Amino acid sequence: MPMQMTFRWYGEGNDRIKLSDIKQIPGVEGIVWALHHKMPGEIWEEEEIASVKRQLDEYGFNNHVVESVNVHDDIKIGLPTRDKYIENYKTTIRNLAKFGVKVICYNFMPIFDWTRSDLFHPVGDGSTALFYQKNMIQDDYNAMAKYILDFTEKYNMSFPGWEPERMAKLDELFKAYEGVDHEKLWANLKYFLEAIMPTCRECDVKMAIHMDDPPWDIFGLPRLLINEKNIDRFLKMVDDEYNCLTLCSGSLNANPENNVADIIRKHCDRIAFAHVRNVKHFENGDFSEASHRDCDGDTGILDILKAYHDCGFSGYIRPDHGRHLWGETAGSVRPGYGLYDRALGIMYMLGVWESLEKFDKK
Ligand SMILES: [Mn+2]
Repeated sequence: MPMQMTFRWYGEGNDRIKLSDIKQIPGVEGIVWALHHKMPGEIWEEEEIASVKRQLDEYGFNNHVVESVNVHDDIKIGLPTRDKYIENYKTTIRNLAKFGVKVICYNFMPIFDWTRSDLFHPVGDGSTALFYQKNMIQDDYNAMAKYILDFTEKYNMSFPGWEPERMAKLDELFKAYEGVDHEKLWANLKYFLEAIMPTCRECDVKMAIHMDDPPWDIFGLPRLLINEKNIDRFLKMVDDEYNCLTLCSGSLNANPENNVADIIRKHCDRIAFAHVRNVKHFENGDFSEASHRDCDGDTGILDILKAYHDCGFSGYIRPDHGRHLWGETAGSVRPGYGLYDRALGIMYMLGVWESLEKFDKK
């Protein structure tokens, strides 16, 4: 089975992009979806899942990949209440499996999900992209959170992992994570995965952890999925075919020391879901997201696609963040999730892939 191209969509009423728009991008087979109104820890009910499936069916898209079913803080912190939330998670896995879901993308980052200092930074050609200014994300988590939350409020747009309900209690959350160091977080991740693996096997649903973005500790919070060594440790820690990766090239390559193609060649059989994103680095440690074209960034998109192809990758793949183009501005588009640059990214990836298929057959 060849790789399967997908496109992330935030759902009816929550995304200005229409399924009918996505349908016009060549090669898209599936929609990467989620129930974005759900808080971490809540059960996803069958009727809610069925309703999204019906919408996707209408356009002939599959619903095989969910991004994300977020993990409750109590599980990450390791509180006694975690068992209740783990039971809820298992119920959600079972409900999703009933409607054909094959892969669940999630992350295990404490408190903050992806983190950037500017969501609409000029790239230089008239477009904008997500930007990380290193010296702005140092000590003051409240200032950074305020920037993101002001944005969500101004444009009436909430982001997964940045739920205002959680962010309102930031100081409390930081207190709750006191004492959760790297080893404690590893142990809590292992506990969670070992608890749900039997359900995943029974339901044939793969858990695919997303890389931490950016791949280093921020605000004193530990981060685990940051480099090859830790990915090795993660896969060995719960050595199960249902314990997989969402290999996000842009997240990993925010640290230019990470060679994403090498990691693909080493662990291709455990990559259930591939995010392809290009990153451009600056000497002072800042980075900007870039177009998918190999030479527009430093991530090695051609090497990455060649590595997937050489390994016979048959999982799900999607363009990750794109730039904002042609009138896509703050308020009219979700940061990183416009229509145009992701469509261009798909055409670039399919162009490379189909050339490899035709001319590089082993
Ligand atoms: Mn990603």
